[in-house]
Formats: sequence, C-alpha cells, structure tokens
Amino acid sequence: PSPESQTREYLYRSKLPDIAIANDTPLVDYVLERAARFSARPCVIDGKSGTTLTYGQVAVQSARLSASLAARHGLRRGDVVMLLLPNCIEFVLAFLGILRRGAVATTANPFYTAREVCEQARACNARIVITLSPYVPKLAELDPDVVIFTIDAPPPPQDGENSRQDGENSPRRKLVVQPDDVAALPYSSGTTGLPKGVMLTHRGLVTSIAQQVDGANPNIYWTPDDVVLCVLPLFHIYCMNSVFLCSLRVGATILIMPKFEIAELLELIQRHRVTIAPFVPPIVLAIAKNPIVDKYDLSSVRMVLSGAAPLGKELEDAFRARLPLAVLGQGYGMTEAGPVIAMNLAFAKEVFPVKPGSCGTIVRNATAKVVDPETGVSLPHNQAGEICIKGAQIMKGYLNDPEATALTIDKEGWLHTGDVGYIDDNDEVFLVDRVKEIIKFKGFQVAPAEVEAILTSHPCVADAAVIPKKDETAGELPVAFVVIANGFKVSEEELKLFVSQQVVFYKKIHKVYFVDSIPKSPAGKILRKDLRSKLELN
Ligand code: 4UW
Repeated sequence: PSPESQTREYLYRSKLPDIAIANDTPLVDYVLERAARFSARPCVIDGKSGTTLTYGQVAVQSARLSASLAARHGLRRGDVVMLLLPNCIEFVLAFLGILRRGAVATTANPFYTAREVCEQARACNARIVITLSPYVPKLAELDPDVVIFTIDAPPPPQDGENSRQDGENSPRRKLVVQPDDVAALPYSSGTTGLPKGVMLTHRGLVTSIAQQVDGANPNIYWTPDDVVLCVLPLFHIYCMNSVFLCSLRVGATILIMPKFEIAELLELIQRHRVTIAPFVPPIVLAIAKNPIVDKYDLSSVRMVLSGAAPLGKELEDAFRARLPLAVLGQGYGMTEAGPVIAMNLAFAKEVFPVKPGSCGTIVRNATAKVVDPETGVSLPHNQAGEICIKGAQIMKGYLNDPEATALTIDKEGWLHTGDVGYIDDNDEVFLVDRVKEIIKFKGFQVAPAEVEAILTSHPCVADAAVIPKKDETAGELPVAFVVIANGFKVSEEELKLFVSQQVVFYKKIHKVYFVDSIPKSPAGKILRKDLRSKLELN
C-alpha cells in the first residue's frame, strides 16, 4: 500500500446531523425530564397482573425507594447495588431509585447459579442485593455485611421514613450525581477473558439515549402513544437501554413480560395493542415459523427491532411476510459501546432507504472506522475489518481492570469491538465475523475463558478450550475441546454435568471433543481459529 493509504483514516458517521445533547444531566433527570407532562399516562404495565403505574407514580415511588435505601441502609453515591431480578415493575423502580442517589446498579441474571451471582457481587463489592425471596439461597456465600432486600417480602415502613424522603424537587439531589459517575455496571467479557464490570456513566447513557430517540429526526421515532414490549431481559444492556430508558425518555408505555413464551407474548401484543417490539433473532424466528401466530391480531405492531446476534436474510424475509405492516430492522450494540453502535434508519421519523441484512447506520454524534485487525490500517467502504467506535456514549472502562480497558479502548479513544464487518456505499454496517472469543447463545454472552476455567478445575482435565458451534435456533452453542490428564479417565457426560451444575443454562457445553493437545500460539494463547476450522471439518 502507498504511504498515503497507510495514514489516511476513513471515518464513518450517521446520515443524521449531530444534535446538542445535555449529557451533563443526571440520567434519571434526563429520562424523566418530560415525565411531569405525562404524569397521568401509563409508564409501566405488568403483563401478567395488569398492574399499571403512571409516570407520576414511577417518579414518586422510585424517589421513595431511593430515600428508603439511603435511610435504612445508608446507600451513598458510588455504592454498588446488585439487581438480581426478572423483568418486573420493581426492577424499574429500583434501578431509578439507585441512580437517583448517585449509586451504581449492577445487573445480574436471576437464573445465574450461586457461583455466578457471588462472583459478580464480590467483584464489584455490592453493598445491597435487591432480589426475590426464591433467589436468596444463591446469596448464602456472600459476606454477612451485604444487605439482602427482597421485594416480594419487603420490611414494613419505618416511622418517619417519608419525612426524610428526598422528594422530586429537592435541590440536594442535583448535587449528588456527577456526569462521569458510574450509573450502570452490567457485566460483559468483551473481546477476551472473564466477565468484567462495564462502567457506563450518566453522561454515556444520556448520550446513547439521545442518539437513539432525540432530535428533530430521531434515529428511532417513538411517541408517548407507543406501547413498547419489554420481554428481553432488563439485566442485559439491550433492554435496559434501548427498551426501558428510551421508552421513559419519550413517554411511551412499557409492557413488562418476565419471560418469553410465544402464546402469552402474542396474547399480550393483541390485548395491549403493542406498537413496538424489540426482539432478538430467536424470537423473530419463533414468530416467523410458528403457525399459532395466525390466531392473533398483531396489526398494532409498527416497528420490530432485532439485535444482539445476527439475523439471517431468509429469516428477515419470512418475518416480513408474517407481519407485513411492521418495519423490521436491526440495531447493532455491544455493552462496552454504551451500547448502540449502529441503528436502522428505517426507524427514523423521516426514513432513509435501507438494505436487508444491514445492522444499521452508525449512530449520530459518534464516529466509526473499520481497521485491518492485523495492521490497524483504516479501510475504505466495502472492505471488511474490525469495527471501532468513538463518542461520549462508550464505557468509561472496566471496573478495577485498567489493562483490559487499555486493550479495548486505545489511546485515541477508539473502542475496538472485536466484530468484523464493512460499511457499504450507503453507509450501512454489515457484520461478517468476529475476532473476539465471545460465544452468543440466543444473544446471551458466554465467555469461553469462564467455562474453560471450570473445565480445567476438574481433576481429570489437563487442558480445555471452548468455542462456538453454529446452530439454527440458538445461533451458536458452546462446545469444548478437552485434553484428559495422564492416567485419568472421564466421560463426555461427566464433564457436561460438571459444567452445567456451575453455570446458567446458556453456558452449558453441548459437545466434548477429546484431543491430545490444544493448539496455542508461542505466547500461550489458544488458537481458536484452528479449532473452529477443525469443527467445520467434523
Ligand atoms: N448482528 C450481529 C447484530 C448484533 C450482533 C450485537 O451482549 P453484548 O455486549 O451486547 C449486545 C447489545 C445489543 C444491542 C443493544 C442495543 C440495541 O438497540 C440493539 O439493537 C436493537 C442491540 O448484544 O454483545 C455484543 C456483541 O453481540 C453481537 C456482536 O458480536 C457484538 O459485539 N451483536 N448486535 N445486530 N451481531
């Protein structure tokens, strides 16, 4: 390449103009900025019971919960609170309540095993865990100082608690939160290694929400009349940010469902006239293929978002045939990126033409580049390389892990996604591969390093490597290559069970291949590519 092409940077931006973003506002103030105007309108509906809270009630009850956490448990700015909850109204109230204090919400999957929950709670030094009573046994190993707060059996109100409450208009509240304070701390393994706490600040999340739903021509056009389905897990950044927080910002109604079940989902869409359906590919697949769909009136749905895993073009077509009135498109996100990197411009108020298979266009107020993963050279349109993104929305870094942070965000502030893709002539992003370790089972993260550490802790295992295997419904399944220790014997079933007892369902091993050695680089890194090609030959 000529010296010029080596130094030139090809930068990609949204087709939407940049907007002014008041990202020094605390997140809760920002998302509830117009709540007074919507105060009598429904904010959250519990799908199962029909319980509804208005915007006014959510504002008051989250402030009350915030005051109660401070008064009873001394919750302070910077303290970490773990939310170990399925999707429910209390998740919404607790999240807002924690952030109002300048405290940090770390979210965990309630289906996690005790080992997984405690590892995260300890790593981030959670002071309080908010959960349901059935999950309390998972917390048995935590330090006795950690406060366990069960929302299904709350303690009775204390005298005088209300008088100490930090009300809506308290001037003190504005002082406690700084824009670069951490607000949310979801866990992600990023491009390598074990799950790490991703520090998303108030500034970052406000920026991300504004990039999606603000501006004269918002990238995602939602209104207070929209009913947004919240079936994806709120503990994952996709739903936390693009469903819950974006809905609050626009004043839409959030319809909460704790778990995906097709008949119930269709029934709820019909009953509540759902207009916006944020999905992941396995749900898109279920709706495209299941004949039961014809029994329901889904004509209210005007927008269907898919993300967190690749959506095949045939599946897109099959889904469109089923729901011809809805606009279907993808968003592309990554926890560390804040999370949204690209969003389909067919969701905008004034739409742009888009292509099938695209993951969207880079969000506004951000810049992307595509680099050769080996040389770091910036690549022009239509050439695949690693996608990098820069902007106020990306994470502040990994909690207590400056080395992992430096591997992900370079000195110039570019976040390296570990995703390989290209940006076409119409500025749309197409993902083609990954150069990172992560495995995605139905959009859920599996960190190979975590499962490898469990496998090698087995006395009969000398070495192990875990990689993804393609699968039609799950997208990818974790499979293991295992070296048995000299003189020992162990079966595939024993190892599968050994892992499954220690992990949530999507980290289970689906197949074990016994091998003599794991291919490694001179520096000792597992050569995952070699194993992937081995798998394809199998
Ligand atoms: N196609 C192919 C995609 C895609 C994808 C993500 O678990 P994480 O860290 O985070 C997410 C977040 C997804 C998301 C957030 C907000 C949003 O609006 C939206 O779209 C509607 C999606 O998944 O995993 C990050 C990794 O997941 C893969 C990709 O490898 C990325 O680095 N991924 N979206 N559309 N793959």
